[in-house]
Amino acid sequence: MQVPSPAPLDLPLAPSPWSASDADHLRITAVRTFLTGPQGCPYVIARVETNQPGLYGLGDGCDPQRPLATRTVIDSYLGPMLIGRDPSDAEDLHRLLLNSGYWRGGSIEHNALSAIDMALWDIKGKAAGMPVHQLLGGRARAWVETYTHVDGVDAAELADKVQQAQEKGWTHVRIQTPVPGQDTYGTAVGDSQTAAFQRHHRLGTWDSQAYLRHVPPILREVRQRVGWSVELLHDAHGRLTPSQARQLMPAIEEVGLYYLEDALAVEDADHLIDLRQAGSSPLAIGETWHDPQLFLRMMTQHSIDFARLRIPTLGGLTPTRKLAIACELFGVRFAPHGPGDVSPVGMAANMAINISSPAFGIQEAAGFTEATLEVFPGAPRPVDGHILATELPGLGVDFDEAAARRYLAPEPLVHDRWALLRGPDGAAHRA
Ligand code: GCO
Ligand code: MG
Repeated sequence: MQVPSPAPLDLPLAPSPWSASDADHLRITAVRTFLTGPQGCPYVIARVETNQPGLYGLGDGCDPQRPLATRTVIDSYLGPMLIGRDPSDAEDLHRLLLNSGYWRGGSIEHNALSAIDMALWDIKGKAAGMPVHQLLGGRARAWVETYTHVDGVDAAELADKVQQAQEKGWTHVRIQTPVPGQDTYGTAVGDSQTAAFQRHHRLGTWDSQAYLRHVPPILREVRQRVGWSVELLHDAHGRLTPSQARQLMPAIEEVGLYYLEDALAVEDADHLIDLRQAGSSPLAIGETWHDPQLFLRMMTQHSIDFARLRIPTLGGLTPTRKLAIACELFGVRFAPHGPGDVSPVGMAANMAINISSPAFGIQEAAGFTEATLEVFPGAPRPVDGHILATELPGLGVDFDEAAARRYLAPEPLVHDRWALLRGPDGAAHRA
């Protein structure tokens, strides 16, 4: 029996009831996605186009370890729902898209939503002729302080690199050092041949006890060598158990960190409050969290000092601006995620929040490659350790599609091999 082919899908537009219905009104005409790799990691960028010639918005939707899934959510589910709608209704559209899946939310869905949401704010700014920070309340500061990353095999190398960073204008530097024979987050893994072999065969090893013995004395010695004219940060990358994190606190007390990042994984965040009794290093956490409610729980427990907001993972500017306000009200500062796998578009969204909120603390700025700067004209980047507020309308960054095509994104599973860690007994470990 011949099965009749289904009628073409005629998606009801259901515009917001208050939208004008005339044909000349601003409407979304297309949502296009791009996968590109000028930084060596995958970037998923969305471009929301409108019926007004030349008016489009850009958004960053990259979960760098699940880029194809994120892109599919945009292309197959969220993008088609937007055609014909008024891009001005960012709040309404965020809610509509979030609720369009009964099993709503989650990291992949939020990254996809973020790509669209940032683009809607970009359009709103361009249509108004204003930078996005103006739409969020205006300037609370003229520029933002950033921190850079350095790694070194011992205190002498780290101290040298910290001093070099200071000479280039940085006042805040994150320091990471490897545990011999192990893959310590934030550092190159051993010699490059071993590293390549280990990554290929997914043999990354990790032993938190060895980290606890090896790393704190090096951090203490770096402080002795560099003195107190620079702020130091460190990222433990969520690899310790609650009791190991409690041991780390007194061991790094005299380093006087600006903050200790991810002493615990998000799954153990209820234990953060116990770390307060073990030491006074300010605590930062949150780059892996997609649910703003989890930050609220930590804020009401007074267990964090810095919220590591990752705008793509939170679902865009719409939820993040609310979280920035909550940070202000709860006396917590925020420090947006900004390693190389947050694209220049995501970094521009960080800047809009940073410039407009009194709760801003520090911006991570790992730095972009020349290729990334070529693909994203106007990418926000630090000069003398800080980034100036843009004066351009919208997010202030553009996307060169032809240049993007020259930089292929790495194959799926290549970029995230570093995350496949095993403990000394072979058990899979959190990266
Ligand atoms: C940081 C982070 C990152 C993540 C990376 C995962 O503090 O910058 O820990 O480097 O590990 O974004 O892909
Ligand atoms: Mg981190």
